[in-house]
Amino acid sequence: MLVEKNLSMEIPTVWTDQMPDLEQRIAAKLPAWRERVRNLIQEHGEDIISQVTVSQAYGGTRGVNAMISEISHIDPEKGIRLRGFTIPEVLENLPREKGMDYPLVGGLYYLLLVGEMPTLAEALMVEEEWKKRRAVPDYVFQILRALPKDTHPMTMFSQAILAMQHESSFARMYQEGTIQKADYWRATLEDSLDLTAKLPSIAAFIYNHRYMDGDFIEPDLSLDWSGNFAHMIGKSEYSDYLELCRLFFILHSDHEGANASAHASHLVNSTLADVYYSCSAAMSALSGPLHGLANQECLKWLLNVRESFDEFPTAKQLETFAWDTLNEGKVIPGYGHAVLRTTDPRFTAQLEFGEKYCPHDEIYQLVKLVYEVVPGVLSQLGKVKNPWPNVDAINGTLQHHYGVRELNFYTVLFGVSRVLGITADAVWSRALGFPIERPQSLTTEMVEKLVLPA
Ligand code: CMX
Repeated sequence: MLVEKNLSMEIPTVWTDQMPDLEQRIAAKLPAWRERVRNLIQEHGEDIISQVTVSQAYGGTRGVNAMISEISHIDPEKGIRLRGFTIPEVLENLPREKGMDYPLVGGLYYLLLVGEMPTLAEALMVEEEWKKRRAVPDYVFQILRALPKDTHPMTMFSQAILAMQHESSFARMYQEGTIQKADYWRATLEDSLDLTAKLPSIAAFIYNHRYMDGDFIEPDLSLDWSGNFAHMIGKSEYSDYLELCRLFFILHSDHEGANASAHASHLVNSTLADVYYSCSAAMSALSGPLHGLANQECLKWLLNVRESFDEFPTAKQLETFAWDTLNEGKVIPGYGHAVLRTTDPRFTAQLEFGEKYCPHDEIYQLVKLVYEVVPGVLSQLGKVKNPWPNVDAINGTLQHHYGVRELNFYTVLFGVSRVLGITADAVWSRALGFPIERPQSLTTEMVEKLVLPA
């Protein structure tokens, strides 16, 4: 069995001298982890952990336990757990520097990659790595400038990531034959640090070029990774916006390995295409209206509610508006979830942010009123499994408050954050030697033969 074979790979000593700390921390975890997985496969390889019904095969394989990601999982009652930690635990325990309200995203990346809550020094170690690797090759900006200016920002973002494939250490070493299978994860880590280091600059360039008639703003090396994004889109005068960036990039970093963008990356990376290819594929998946675009739909709906009334609406008026939306055959964006069965803690964390930093913002107040009214309306429909808000019910509102009002840019912000989770997954997938993904497809005729009486 392929996975088993790869798990028995020894860690060669050839890399030891040049290992950065982060790499050592992951390497230290691998022997026991590989052993754990090897034992599972050896002793329980034939045990059944899921079954697939006809409806599931036709229905997007929902609810089928069919792949492994070590980075996060969704607990229906507690929400996402990043490396086992709930969102409140992540926000409470991740380190921050003096004067910061929200944690360093470098610490979050350490947590996703290593699987342990970092110290401040460890969080800063990642931030330093990012600073060293932050320079974006100029050809990336030239490619973005060459595109029609009204190109969708997600197309620009995905293109920029793909263009940088030229820089991949993994691809180069693989082509040269200078890397052993047991080291694939190290080159994947190298690529992941290189790629993630550049994302704030790329996203900021797209924002400035696409909407501001500006271009590149040099990063401020005294700022952290998230703070620099705020600086490079010209928002650093709002210290609160820096805090929002930290919160936003933490909250959106991963949401289990099988959602469309994470799974797209996992699949492409399983072919040994490097993380530039796999993250570009993931960003293409994220650009779909059923996935990453929901946040802009939600803000649109909220703005539409507000514009429909001369005065701030009452609960009764809002209830009528919500029913009108449903009666037009539309969904209430930002509400419901395929797995969650409670208020998304990522929503709650942002609600707390709003309460602290912008309690008087009208749209924020509308978010709170919608939270009071809409779950009751959706419950009356009788078919909605989760009438509670998800992360998208508020994230656009907070961006809107700080003047980031270009709605089709919001998915890029989501993408910057999501690449953290999917690259961490790629590192671990290569470390555990996961083989190329290859489920099996059936024709309708084959399904009929399987289930209809002969
Ligand atoms: N408004 C109206 N109807 C809703 C609804 C909502 N917010 N949420 C679910 N429903 C409906 C579904 O459309 C479905 O109706 P049909 O049986 O007529 O098709 C029924 O309730 C049952 O759906 P479900 O099992 O509760 O939810 P699903 O797993 O099928 O879908 C989701 C989940 C998120 C796509 C859905 O709740 C939805 O469309 N929400 C609004 C859009 C949104 O907020 N998307 C962001 C998701 C964020 C994320 O995934 O992280």
